[in-house]
Amino acid sequence: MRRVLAGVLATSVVAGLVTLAAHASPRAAADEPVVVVSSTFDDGTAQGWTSRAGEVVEPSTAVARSGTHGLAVTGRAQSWQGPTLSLLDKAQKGIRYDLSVWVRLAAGEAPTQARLSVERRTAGTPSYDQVVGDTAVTANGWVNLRGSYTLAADVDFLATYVELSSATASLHIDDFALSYTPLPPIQTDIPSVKDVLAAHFAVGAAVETAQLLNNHGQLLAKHFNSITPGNTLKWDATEPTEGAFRFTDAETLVAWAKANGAAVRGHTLVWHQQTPAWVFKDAAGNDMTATPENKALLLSRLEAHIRGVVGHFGDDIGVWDVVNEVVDENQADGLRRSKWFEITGLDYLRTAFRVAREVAPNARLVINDYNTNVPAKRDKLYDLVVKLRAEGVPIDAVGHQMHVNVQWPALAETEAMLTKFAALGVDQQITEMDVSIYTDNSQSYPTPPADVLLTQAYRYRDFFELYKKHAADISSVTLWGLADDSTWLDSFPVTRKDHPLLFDTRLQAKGAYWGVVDPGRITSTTTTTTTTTTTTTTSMTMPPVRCTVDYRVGGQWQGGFQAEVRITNATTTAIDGWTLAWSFPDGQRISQLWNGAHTQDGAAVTVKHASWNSALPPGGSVSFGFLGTWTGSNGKPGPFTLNGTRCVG
Ligand code: 9MR
Repeated sequence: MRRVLAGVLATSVVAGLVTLAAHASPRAAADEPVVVVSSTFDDGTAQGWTSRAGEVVEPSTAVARSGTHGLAVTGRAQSWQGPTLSLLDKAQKGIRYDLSVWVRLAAGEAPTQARLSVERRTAGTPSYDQVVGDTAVTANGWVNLRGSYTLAADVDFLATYVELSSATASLHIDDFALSYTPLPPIQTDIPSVKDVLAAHFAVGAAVETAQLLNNHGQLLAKHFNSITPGNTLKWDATEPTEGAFRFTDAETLVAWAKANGAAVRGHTLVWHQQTPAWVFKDAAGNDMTATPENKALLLSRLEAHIRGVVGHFGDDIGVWDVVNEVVDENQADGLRRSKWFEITGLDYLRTAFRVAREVAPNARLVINDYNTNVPAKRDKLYDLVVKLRAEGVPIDAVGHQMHVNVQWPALAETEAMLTKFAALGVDQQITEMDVSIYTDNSQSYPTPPADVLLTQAYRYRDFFELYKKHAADISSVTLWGLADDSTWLDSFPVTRKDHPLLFDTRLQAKGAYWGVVDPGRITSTTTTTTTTTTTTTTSMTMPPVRCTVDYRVGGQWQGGFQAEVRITNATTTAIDGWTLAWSFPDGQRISQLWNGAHTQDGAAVTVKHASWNSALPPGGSVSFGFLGTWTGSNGKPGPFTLNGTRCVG
C-alpha cells in the first residue's frame, strides 16, 4: 500500500509473513481515541473531498451541522455518485477505524437512503466495502452514518464515499471523522487456550484476513491451533463467476496457519447462502427449474467447483465442511428445500462428498449444521447421515455449529446430541460456537451487564466440561470469531452489540475465557492486567441488583418518538425521592415529559420524581413517559442509575 500516515513506523513481523505497521511516533495511548481526519469544511474549502464522477462538490453555508459550512453535493446522475475522500495516506491495514459523517438532503429533496462505503483497489481491481448500510435521510435534519472498517491487505487506492439510493438527489455532508482507538497489548501471561485443551481437542477460531495482523494476529497465534476462514472459502468468494477462481484471501489465511502451526477447517463447499446467482442459471441464462438437463448442469458445476477449490489447497486443508445447513426438521423427509435440493434431490450431497474425497483423500469430510441439539433436528440429521453412509457416501464427521446463548440450550440436550452421534462412530466437531448474551430479540445492552457476563462464563465452563467428557468423540472445538470486537451477532438477528466470545472488544480475557481455562477464577476475577513484572488481578464481586429499568419505545415516527420508562426498586428498603439518570446514544432529545421533571445536557438526561410519585416501596415501581426527537437509529439509552446506583436494564 502506497501509504504512510504521519508518524507511522513499520515495526514487527508475525511469523515472518506480514509486515505490520503501527502508529508509533508519538505512540498513542491505549484506549484514547485518535482522530486521523476531521472534515468540518469551516475554512471554506472542501478539505480534500471531491466528486466520484463529475458531480459538483463544494463547501456551502446553506446548511451546516456545526460551524459555518457543510459540503454541498449537486448534479448527481447515478446512485453511486457522491462525495469521496482518499484515505490512502491516512489509514493503514490491520487497524480498526471508526468512520462518522453527518448527512442531510438538500432542501426540497424527497426522502431516500444514504450509505457510507469504502472503495479499495488492488492492482487496479476495485472492491467495495459497505461501512454503514442504507439509512433513511431527509431534507429536514442531519443523520449520522457511523461504522467501523479494517483494511486487511495492501491497496493502491482507498477512499470513503457517501452514496444515495436516489440517483439524482442533492445532499449535504458535514463533520466527517476518521478515528481509531489503540488497543492495549494482548495479555501474554495467561494460559493459552490451545495448551490448556491440548490433551482433548484442537481449538479454533473463525477469522478474516484482517485478524491475522497486529494484536489480533498475536491473540490468534497465542490461543488457537486451528482456524476457519469465516467467509473467504465460500462459493461467492472463491468462484464469483464460472471457472474464475479467486484464492487470494484464503491463501493468506492458509499461509498464516502453516507458519503458525495451526490447522485449517475449510468452510464451506456447498451452502444455500453466499452462492452466486450464476450457479442456478440454466444454459439459456434463466433461473433453473427441476429438469434432468438442469440437474446434470448443476451437478457438473458442483463437481468443477469442488475440484477447483479443494484441489487448489490439497493437503493444506485437512478438514472440509463439505455441506452446510442441509437439514430442515420441519420437512417430513428432513431435507432443506434449497435450490440444491429442488434441482438435484439428494444427489448434490452424494456428488459433493464423492468428489471431495476423490480430490482430497486425506481430508476429513464434515456435514455441518446449526441447532443440532434440538431433538427434532438432531434426529433428522442423524437419519440422513445413517442413510448416506449406508450408501457409501464418505461422511467422516458431523459438525455442530453451537450458536447458543446464556440460557439456551440445556446441557442435557447438548449431551444427548453428542451421545446420539457417538453411537454412529463418526467424528464430531464443534464448528461455530458462540454464546450470545441475549435470549430474545428485544434485548439490547449498551454495556454488557456483569451478571450476564458471569452467567456466560459459567456457560462456557459447562459446555467445555461437557466437550472434555466426550473428547474421545470430538476432534476440534471452534469459536465463531476471535474476540467481541467482531462478531456476526452484532447484526443478527437484530442490530445490537453482542459479546459472545472469550475475549472482549479490547482483546482482553473475559470471564468466559476463565470458564474455559480455569473455572476456579471465574467468580473473583474478570480482568487481568499485566505490568512488566507483576500481574494484577482485579476482583469483581457481583453487586446485588438494586433496581431495574424497563425502557420501551411505544411509538416512533419520522423524527419523533414516545417512550415509557418503568423503574422498580429491587431492594428491601423503601426509597423516598428518586432521580433516574441515563445517556442517549443517538442524539435523542426529550421535548415533553410527564410524571417527573427532566433536565438534559447533551446526551445526559436526569429525571426527578414528581411530588405525587416520590415513594418507591420495596419491590414497588413507578413509571413516567416522554416525547422526544431522534435521528440515526434511536438506540436504547443506558446505563441507568437510580440515585447514583446502577440499575439492570
Ligand atoms: O460469519 C459469517 C458472516 O460474516 C457472514 O456475513 C454470514 C453470511 O452468510 O455468514 C457467517 O457465517 C455463517 C456460517 O458460514 C454458517 N453458519 C452460520 C454463520 C453465521 O451466520
